[in-house]
Amino acid sequence: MPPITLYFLQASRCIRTAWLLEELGLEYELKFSERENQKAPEQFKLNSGNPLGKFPTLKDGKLIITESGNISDEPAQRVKVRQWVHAAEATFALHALAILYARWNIKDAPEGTVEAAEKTMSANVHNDMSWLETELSLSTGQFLCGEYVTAADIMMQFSADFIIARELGIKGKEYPNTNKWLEACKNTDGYRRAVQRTGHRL
Ligand SMILES: N[C@@H](CCC(=O)N[C@@H](CS)C(=O)NCC(=O)O)C(=O)O
Repeated sequence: MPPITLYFLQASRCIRTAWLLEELGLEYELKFSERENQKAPEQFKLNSGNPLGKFPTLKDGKLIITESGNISDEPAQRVKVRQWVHAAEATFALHALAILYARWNIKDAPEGTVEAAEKTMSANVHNDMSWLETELSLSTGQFLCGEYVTAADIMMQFSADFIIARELGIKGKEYPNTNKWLEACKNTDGYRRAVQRTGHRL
């Protein structure tokens, strides 16, 4: 029995952790759950042992580890990689999820309210995505920090993929460098294995 257990919620940041484990070649037990009404099922939250009830949750023996950025962090991390690890959550996901939550939660408001909110909040997401486009054009390889996959790709791939798949603040915009890099990420053996094993989809 492998000592590591990954609690994986469908259509979520959990793909980051599955990909990381595959890249590192670590054995792990997979506990998978579909969403119920967009949320994680209560029993799945209880089983994970994560008091916050959010995923990914990793168990290593008795230790419960959360926050996908924390899980993917490595010792002696280069500053550039660390920048993307944080930007994936604190910038890209933050700005994009504001739009998603407006779509989900603003109800009974006058017609056009959500659209107006989304239009205003789109400026942030487009700014973020333009930054990603520029940085990718400056990379010396096909990944964010050069020739090899790093935690930067593992964290940023889900954020960018999710923004594009859900059209969060990017309607009518094109991001060719991002699309090319997303393809490169999805073509890595580790990512393929993670998707094959977990059934991840958006
Ligand atoms: N900052 C956390 C975010 C964790 C998080 O919010 N996960 C979402 C899925 S992407 C979740 O578990 N949602 C289930 C729910 O709210 O029921 C991380 O990077 O791990």
